[in-house]
Amino acid sequence: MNSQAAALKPVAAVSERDMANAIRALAMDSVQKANSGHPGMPMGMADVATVLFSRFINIDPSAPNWPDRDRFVLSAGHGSMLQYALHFLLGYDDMRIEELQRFRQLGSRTAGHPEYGHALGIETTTGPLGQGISTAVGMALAERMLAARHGADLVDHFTYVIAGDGCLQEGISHEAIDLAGHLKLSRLIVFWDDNAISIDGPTSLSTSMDQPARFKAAGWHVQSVDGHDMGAVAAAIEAAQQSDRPSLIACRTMIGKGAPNLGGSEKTHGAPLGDAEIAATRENIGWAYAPFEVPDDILFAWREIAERGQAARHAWEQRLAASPQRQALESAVAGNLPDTVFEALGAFRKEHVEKATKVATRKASEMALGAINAATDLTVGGSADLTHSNLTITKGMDRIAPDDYAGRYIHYGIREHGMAAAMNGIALHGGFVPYGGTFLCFADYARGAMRLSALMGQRVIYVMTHDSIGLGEDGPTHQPVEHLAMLRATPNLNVFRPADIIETAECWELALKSKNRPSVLVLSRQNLPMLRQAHSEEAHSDEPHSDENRSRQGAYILREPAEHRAVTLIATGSEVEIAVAAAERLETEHRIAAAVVSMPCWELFEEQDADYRKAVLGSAPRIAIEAAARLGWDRWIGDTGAFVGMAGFGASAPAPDLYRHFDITPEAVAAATLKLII
Ligand SMILES: Cc1ncc(C[n+]2csc(CCOP(=O)(O)OP(=O)(O)O)c2C)c(N)n1
Ligand SMILES: [Mg+2]
Repeated sequence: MNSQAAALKPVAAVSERDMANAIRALAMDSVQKANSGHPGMPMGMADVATVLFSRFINIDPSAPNWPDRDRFVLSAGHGSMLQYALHFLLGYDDMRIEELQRFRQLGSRTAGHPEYGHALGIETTTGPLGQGISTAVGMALAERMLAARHGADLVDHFTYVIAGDGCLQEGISHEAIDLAGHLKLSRLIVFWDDNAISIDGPTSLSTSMDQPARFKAAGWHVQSVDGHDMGAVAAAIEAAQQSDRPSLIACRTMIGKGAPNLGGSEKTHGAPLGDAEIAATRENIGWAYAPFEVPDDILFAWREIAERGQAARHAWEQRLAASPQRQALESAVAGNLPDTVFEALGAFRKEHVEKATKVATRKASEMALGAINAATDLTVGGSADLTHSNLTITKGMDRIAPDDYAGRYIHYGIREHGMAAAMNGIALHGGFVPYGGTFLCFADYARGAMRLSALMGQRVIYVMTHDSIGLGEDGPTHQPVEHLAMLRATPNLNVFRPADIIETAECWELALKSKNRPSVLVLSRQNLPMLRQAHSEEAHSDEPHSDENRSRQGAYILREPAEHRAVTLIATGSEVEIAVAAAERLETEHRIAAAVVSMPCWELFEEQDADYRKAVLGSAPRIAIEAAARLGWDRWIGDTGAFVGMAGFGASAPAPDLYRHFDITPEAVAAATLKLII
C-alpha cells in the first residue's frame, strides 16, 4: 500500500495561507536585501508549495538523505528563494535565518540558484531551465527500478517538480516528457507554474503551445487548477498520486502574487520589488512582521511538517531493520561496487594482454562491460538509440519497459540531452551507477546536462563512440573534431580516450571508481591493435601482464627508446598506433630515438606530481597526434612542439583514406619530427 497517498489535514490552527505568506515575505525581503534575485516565482508558487509540503511531502530535515524520502526538484531554479524559505521554515540545520539574510553572497548556503551539495536537502542543481524536470525523470525512474528490486515496503516515494514556462519551452523538456510518459513513471508529479509570464513579458510573445495537450499526447495524466486555490491544488495532488501515469498539474498563478501593483508583471521576475512595493505587499497580505521575522505559531506549523517526515523516516527504518533486503539496499544506495568487479577487470586485462586482442575500443568497452555487468547489478546501461553502435548492452541485461522496471537496460530513445539529464537523476537518486551511449559528435546535444554531471560531481559514465574521422563514411556531420577540447575544458570531468583493449578496461575501472566525477569514454569505431604488451617495458620482462592500471596516471611511457630520446610522440586513442608506427619508422629509417607516450586522460595526468609529468613528457621536443582539434594540446607540446591532427571538419570516405587525406599517418609524424629536430 502506498504509505503516502493519503493527504493529511492542514496542520495546527495556523492557516496555510499564513504559512504561504511566510514564504512570500522571506522571498521578497531576501531579494531586497541582496538587491538581486527573483521574487516573482516564489511569491506566485508559495500557495502550491505550501499545500504540497503541509499535506503531502515526506522529507526529514534531520536526515536529509534518508533513501525513501520524497524528492523535491525546483526546476525553475531562479526561484531559489522558494527553496531556501522552505528549508528555513522546515528547520534544516544549515538554513538559519542568517543564511537568508546572506542570500546570494559569497560563502552563503543561499547561492543564486539551488546547487546540489551546497545546502542540505537540495536534490539537484537547477537554474539552466529544463534540467530540473528532466533530471527528475531519472529520479522517478530510479525510484521505480529500486522498488522493483527491493520491494514497495522499502522504496515508495514521489518525485515532485516545480517547473516554469521556461522549463517547458526548453527542448530538453520534450525529450524528458516523452520518456516519462512512455515509461509510465507514475511517481512523478510536475507542477507547472502557469503564470504566462517570462522575462521578456507575456509568454504569448513567443509561444502558442497548448501545454496540457502536449503532456497528454506524451501519455501524462493532466489536470489544470487555480494555483491559489489551496483546496483545488490538494485535490489535484491526491488525484495525481493515484494515477498510473506521470502527472502534470497546470497551476494558473499570478507571478509576484501578493504585490498589489507589480503582481502579474514580468517586473517581479528578476528584480527586487523595492521598499514601497514591499511595504504595500505587507499591507496587502496582512503580514505585520519585520523583515526576516516569522512568528512562532507559523514557524511551529512548518516544523510540524518536518516532524511528520521524521515519523515516516522512523517507520521506514524499522521496516528496513526487519527486512531481508536491508544489506542489499544499503549497499546499493551507498554506491559501493563489489571488489569482484575490479577482480574481473584485472582478469580481463590479463587474458587480453596474452591474446593480444585487436578490436575497436567500442568493442573492447562492450567486452569489459560484459565482465563488469556480470560482477555487479548496480550498473544500469542505456543508449540514445545507438545500442548496437555504442555496444552498451551485455548478456542478460533485460530492458526497462513501461510497468516493468526490474531490468537494467534503458532505451533512452533519440534523446541525448534527456538521457544525460536522466542519468544525472539516476545517479543523484542513488542505488545505481548509470552509463549511457551515443556518438561523440552528439555530446553537443547532451552538453547542458553533462555540464551539470560535472558541476554536481556525479558518477555518470558517458560511452561516446565513433570518436573521430576514423568512423569514415558517415562524414563530417558525424565526425567529432572540437568535442574533445570542449569536454576537456569542462571542469571535474574525466575524458578518457583509450588506445586499445587494455586501456579501455583500465579506463572503465577508473570511471567506476570515480565516485564524485563523471567520465566520458571516447571510443573508436575502427579496430585497434593491443599495444600494451608489444611496446611497454613489461614486454622485456618475463611477466607480460601487470596488475598496475597504467591509465591511472593519465599518461605513461608506452615506448621508451634504448637511446636518449630525440623526440617524444604523445597520442591518444586510435592515434597511439600511428605514433608507435612513426617511432619505429624514425628509428629504423632515420636512427632517431623516439619515445611514445599514451595519454588516455589529460585530467588525471594533470593531477600527477611534477616529477612524474616531467619524466613522462621528457625534455626532447614533443609532437602530439590526435585526430581532433589542436586546441589545448599546446599545454603538452610547449612552444617548440608540433601537432598532427585536424585543422577543420572531416569528410565522407573510408577511414584509411581520410587518415591519409588529412595527413594523420606515421609518415606525416615522421616528417614533422624531421622538421622539428633537424
Ligand atoms: C537554459 C536557460 N536559458 C535561459 C535562462 C535565463 N532565464 C532565467 S529565468 C528565465 C525566464 C523563465 O521564465 P519562467 O520559467 O516563466 O519563469 P517566471 O518568469 O515565471 O518566474 C530565463 C530566460 C536560463 N536560466 N536557462
Ligand atoms: Mg512564467
